[in-house]
Amino acid sequence: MTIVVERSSVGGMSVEMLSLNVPGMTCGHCESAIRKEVGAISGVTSIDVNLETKIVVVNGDNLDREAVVAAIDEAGFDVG
Ligand SMILES: [Cu+2]
Repeated sequence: MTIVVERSSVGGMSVEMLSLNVPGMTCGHCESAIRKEVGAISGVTSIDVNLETKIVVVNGDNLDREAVVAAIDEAGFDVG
């Protein structure tokens, strides 16, 4: 499982970026399923999905990475 967390402080707010490898993504339907589940997590401000590199980048405030992994699982994909 590849998870990279970067934290930076912008004006006192904690901004985080999680980068997750989701090899099972193949098309726009996969992308929208992941966006729907991950987008429902509190603190998430934006999601980038790259179907070519199979990388999902989640930006937000006080992100719970276990919740993000669980949401991707809920969408039907493994993080690996
Ligand atoms: Cu698909």
